[in-house]
Amino acid sequence: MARYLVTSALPYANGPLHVGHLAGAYLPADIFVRSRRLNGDDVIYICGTDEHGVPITIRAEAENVSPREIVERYHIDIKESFDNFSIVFDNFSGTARPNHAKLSQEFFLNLLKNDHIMVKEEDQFYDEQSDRFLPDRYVEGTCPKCQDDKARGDQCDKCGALLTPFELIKPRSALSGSKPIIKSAKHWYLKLQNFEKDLVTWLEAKKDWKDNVTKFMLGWIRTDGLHERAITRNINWGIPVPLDDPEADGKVLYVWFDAPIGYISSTIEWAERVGKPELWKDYWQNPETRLIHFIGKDNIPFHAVIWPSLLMGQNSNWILPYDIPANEYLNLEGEKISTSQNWAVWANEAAKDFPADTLRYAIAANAPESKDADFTWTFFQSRNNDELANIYGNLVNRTMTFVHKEGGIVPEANYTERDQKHFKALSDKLQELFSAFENYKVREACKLTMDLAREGNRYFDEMKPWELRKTDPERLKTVLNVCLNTLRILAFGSYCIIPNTSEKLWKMLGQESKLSAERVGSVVDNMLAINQKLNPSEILFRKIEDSEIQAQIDKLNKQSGRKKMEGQEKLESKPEITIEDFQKLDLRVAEVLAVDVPEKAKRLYRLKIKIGDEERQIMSSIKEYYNPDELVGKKIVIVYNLKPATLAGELSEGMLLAASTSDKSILFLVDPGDIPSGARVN
Ligand code: B3M
Ligand code: ZN
Repeated sequence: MARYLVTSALPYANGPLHVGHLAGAYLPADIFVRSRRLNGDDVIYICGTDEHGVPITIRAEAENVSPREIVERYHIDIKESFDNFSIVFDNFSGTARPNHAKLSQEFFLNLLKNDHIMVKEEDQFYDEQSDRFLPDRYVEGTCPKCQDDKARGDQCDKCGALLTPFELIKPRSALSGSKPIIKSAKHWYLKLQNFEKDLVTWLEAKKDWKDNVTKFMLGWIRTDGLHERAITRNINWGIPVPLDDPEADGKVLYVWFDAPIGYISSTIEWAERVGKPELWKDYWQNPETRLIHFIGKDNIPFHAVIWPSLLMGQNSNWILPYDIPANEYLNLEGEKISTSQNWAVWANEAAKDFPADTLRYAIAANAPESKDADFTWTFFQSRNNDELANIYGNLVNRTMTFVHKEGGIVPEANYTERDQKHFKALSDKLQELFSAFENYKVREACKLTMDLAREGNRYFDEMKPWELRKTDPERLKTVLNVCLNTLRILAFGSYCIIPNTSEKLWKMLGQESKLSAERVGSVVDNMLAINQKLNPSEILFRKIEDSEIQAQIDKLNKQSGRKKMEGQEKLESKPEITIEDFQKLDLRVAEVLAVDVPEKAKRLYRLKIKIGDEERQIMSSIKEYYNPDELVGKKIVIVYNLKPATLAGELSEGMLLAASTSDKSILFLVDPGDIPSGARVN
């Protein structure tokens, strides 16, 4: 018997969950936990909501309510989603609770004492319009690694890279959209470099981890090395920096500092709740415990580098992660799920329309384990109709109907070699199934679960009980006994993926107690008691109609404002303007005279231009698209009457016109041809 401490990433309490969330960090974990329990292991499954940081404050500001209100609302909403999907934690806490703040502050103070924290005064982005520093998600821009234009100040969600704000290409303030200025501020930094050697040794030893975790992290460490990283922020929501220092006033711990500590505080809360306040130590401070973090790929650097550093730096007996099964992303109908565009299947809404088990099975059958996967409603329908209803449901229904006609009890049996062969096949499948569970392969597990039912249908068809009824009533008894025991094994094998159905089936078989731990190998030997009375049967899966699927697709298109009519996509437009509005613009042809890169703003070009006889200077962020020698002598179009502005300390008198794709991967300056500079553009 092994001991497991399983966690799922703490979802930010800033919005509802969608199926993509469930497919990544939650459903695979719940399935894993159930499988370990059936195997007789000691398991606790811990989660809670992540209630601090910029994701929460941005949402609160957008709705003009307090962060606490947001957190309380979504904690309840998110918990409801887990209940709706039968994802069952031993404890579901929240990081805004007092015991968590205390523990996080202790972690900070220990790191400070052990010389893993330093103070630095460093440049930060600052939004002059809003008069605020711009930590993390308050600044957005283009990712230097993958060029996605929605990267944030701490991380790119697209490729998972950890970033610092100044790495962003074309940074913009998420508050005002304006270009941030630079202002210096004092912060506390975690000296990640102190852990580099130990982390590499530790990661290198994790031979059986997923490549997307070890290779990705070792690659990162080897290419860039580890450097100190700020762990405090200027926002007014979070855990106060626990120092008696005027500079610490108004500063809080970075959300990714306190969030993983939430795994521990949630476990402590659990131990108190079950009346054994010291019990959490058996998990967190016992080297025998296997600590397993289920996460989505965007959380890898935080769990595989930063979090272990926090633990190592305590100089105490905390265990380190045993495994970090990180999943990729689930797309929806061929496109990336997007909360802001409402391109999502929301968990609580889906649960109103379909049973939890159908959703669980369809999501698991297509889980994004080793690469991104695509959830489509037609795939969902066919998993339900072609597999759950036609294979699993059919086996249960035909067996139960038949047995009820024959008296509704488990008949006595005299197993033949053929029957033993059947049980052996089931037993082999079960072994395979549990090894798939152990290796986090839920897609394969779905197939193997269905194989158990396929095996049962094959036996039923081959034995033809409807004929035996007339020809060989003695043999019929044995055959029905085998069929009922097949259902019993099916209930056991399908419990992890479709627990509600499994429990219904278990009851139909007349079982009073809950399905409980058995060694997988012995399941096939623990036959149902002879003469056991069976309960009435019910249809386990109803067919899902085409019209229901169409309704879901229509709903998705409607909520996201997409028409989805081929060739008729309407471009998003800014509000309409009048000709008078347009005529306020004075557009002119200009000629580039010289180009250089200012000392203070390495990302920008300083262009010297000529408009007629007048010379001006324009600051521009076209550096990644043009070399200076391509620009000198070139004719361009500028907004001549734009109010001058200061960009990175340099005067910019006008703006040049360029066409670019929405992801900014391609950009061309508008080319006026060979018209003399100074000419108007209308
Ligand atoms: N809340 C990120 C997320 O929801 C973050 C996970 C924290 S796990 C300690 O994707
Ligand atoms: Zn990226």
